[in-house]
Amino acid sequence: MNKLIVAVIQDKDSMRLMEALVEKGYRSTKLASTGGFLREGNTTLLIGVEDRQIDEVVGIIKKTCRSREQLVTPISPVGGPTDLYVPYPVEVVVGGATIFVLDVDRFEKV
Ligand code: 2BA
Repeated sequence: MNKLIVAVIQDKDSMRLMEALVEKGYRSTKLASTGGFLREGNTTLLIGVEDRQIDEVVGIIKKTCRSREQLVTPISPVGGPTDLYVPYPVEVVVGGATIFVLDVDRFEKV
């Protein structure tokens, strides 16, 4: 086990992705996380793999996780003339998945 894949995905995709990973024999750990921009819940999966398995796992993530448009309503500016401020929703495209692949120095199960 010499790589750790850290994948930030949307909650809606997490069950399907974990099922797809188990089906192919991969182990994962699900963490409840919060996006810094939307301040909403998302899911972070930790997946320990070997080098040669990275492409397959990234492929499974790509197949399982969809990107979606989400409306964000900005809060009114602090100290501004709030009676003149008309907040309108802005659309952002969230995920697929944000994937980091890290080297693992040491892996042990005790
Ligand atoms: P959030 O930070 O809540 O961001 C949700 C979506 O909002 C982003 O989708 C992007 O479309 C938009 N967004 C984020 N920051 C923005 C900004 N400064 N200006 C304009 N739009 C912005 P994704 O890029 O697909 O990211 C989905 C989630 O993945 C993020 O949720 C965050 O939890 C994680 N993530 C993305 N990039 C990351 C990074 N470089 N490091 C750590 N986590 C990251």
